Amino acid sequence: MVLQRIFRAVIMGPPGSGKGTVSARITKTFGLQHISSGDILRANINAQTELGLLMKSSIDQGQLVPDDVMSRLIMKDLRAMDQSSWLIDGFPRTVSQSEALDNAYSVDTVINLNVPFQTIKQRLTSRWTHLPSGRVYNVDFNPPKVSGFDDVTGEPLVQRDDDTPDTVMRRLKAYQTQTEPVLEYYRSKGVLETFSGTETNKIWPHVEAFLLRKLSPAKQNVA
Ligand code: G5P
Ligand code: MG
Repeated sequence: MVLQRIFRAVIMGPPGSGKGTVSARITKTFGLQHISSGDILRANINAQTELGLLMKSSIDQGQLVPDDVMSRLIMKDLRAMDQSSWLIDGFPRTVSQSEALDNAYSVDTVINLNVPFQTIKQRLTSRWTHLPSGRVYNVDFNPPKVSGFDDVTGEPLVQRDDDTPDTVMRRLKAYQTQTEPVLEYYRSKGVLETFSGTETNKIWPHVEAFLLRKLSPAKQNVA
């Protein structure tokens, strides 16, 4: 779909709710640029930058990295795509991060994936990731064509260091205490759209239909 105006969206949801999976479908269908805060952090860790090395232990323990660090990283990327439509995945994750984003850009829509914690715990321990692209696979749900290797590049897949059962529990706790208030923040601004379910393939048609409505040329022309 060719967009008539710049569209800015955020995708939220607990760890493992399918933000990366749904983002890939949104970017493919609607041509938005995808920015994932977790992918940016993992790229820094992989490249052994000073920041990556500093942040690795927090991430591996399932804690959020400091707001100012994260906001600076994301804003730098957003400034580089000022004239593009985008979808941010994994940011904002605290009310302070939402305010930092609001000060710079107005967000059109926040897509919230509401998936039960019990469903998530099972998924994350069987996830395999292609670190350079952020593409995700799952042994049961969307296995790679060749076990252990990325479909597109043929490079090896890895399991994330923060996908151990204990760390997943800590990430879910951090989500409840620090990120759930962000949902309220966006609800009060009237831009929150929640999609509930336990299977991405059942949630996706609703997300797609919502965005089609939102981005139809008639709607896009409304100021
Ligand atoms: P991330 O990288 O943002 P999380 O914890 O928010 O990490 P995560 O784990 O990346 O989120 P996701 O993107 O929501 O999960 O889910 P996904 O990868 O698409 O799907 C999970 C798995 O389930 C995959 O294997 C997928 O194939 C499978 N799957 C999808 N749908 C289905 C289905 O229907 N059925 C089945 N069976 N499987 C399915 O952040 C990581 C860390 O970085 C730091 C924090 O430390 C954070 O913990 N961080 C920040 N810190 C501060 N502020 C921020 N803004 C930060 N952002 C990141
Ligand atoms: Mg993700």
